[in-house]
Amino acid sequence: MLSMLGLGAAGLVTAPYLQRGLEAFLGSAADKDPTGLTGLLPNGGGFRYYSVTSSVPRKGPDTYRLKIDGLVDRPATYTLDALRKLPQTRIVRDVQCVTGWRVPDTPFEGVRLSRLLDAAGVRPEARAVRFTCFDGTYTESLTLPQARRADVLVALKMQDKPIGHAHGGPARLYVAPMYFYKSAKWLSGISVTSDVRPGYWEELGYDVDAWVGRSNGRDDTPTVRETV
Ligand SMILES: Nc1nc2c(c(=O)[nH]1)N[C@H]1C(S)=C(S)[C@@H](COP(=O)(O)O)O[C@H]1N2
Ligand SMILES: [Mo]
Repeated sequence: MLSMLGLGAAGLVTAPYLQRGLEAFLGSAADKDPTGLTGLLPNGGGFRYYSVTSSVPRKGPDTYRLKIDGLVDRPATYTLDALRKLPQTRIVRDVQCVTGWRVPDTPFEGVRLSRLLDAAGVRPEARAVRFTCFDGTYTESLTLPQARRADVLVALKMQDKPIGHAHGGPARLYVAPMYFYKSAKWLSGISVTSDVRPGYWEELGYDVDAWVGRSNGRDDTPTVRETV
């Protein structure tokens, strides 16, 4: 079964998390699988579904909000509509998960994080950005220079379609040059802070500076074919 799915030992490490998430995603169908392997099923197109929580509320145009606060002069709350009206940037890169799977040439599209930070007016003493999610649990962070890179987006589209619930829609973070755990799904909060606070997986041992191929003891040579 495992070899059929093309998974090695790395896939097994995250199995409990995957399964808990997949149960919510698949509903009662997953309840009937006592093996714990349900969560290892690829979720279409080479992606695997990850959630550290068992269920995540659905949010759409009427209910989604993205709050920017912390060390800024102009805290703001964006609706989905407001985000859609801002200039959109499309980036095409390989998605690389730290557990080894990769999805080549995946387009993401959305608003540059730097644009939102500039609009909020980052204070001089700020050094980092902390991200929170409406799953209520997942967190991530970037240094301010990382957050201001042109290839870091608040993504509204993935594979040229609005991001669906399973992939963290309606808006997720997209940190193109880093392992995919930096790309927080169900993004709901951006807080500008005085220092980097390790995110959910980083508390559990993954590198905070998660450059693909230069962190986590891995050597994944990325193929870069990007349009920024
Ligand atoms: N909120 C939230 N974001 C998350 C995660 C998560 O569990 N919760 N998992 C991360 C990891 S480890 C990966 S590989 C990707 C998986 O994204 P996907 O479910 O769209 O494939 O989301 C990242 N962002
Ligand atoms: Mo991951």
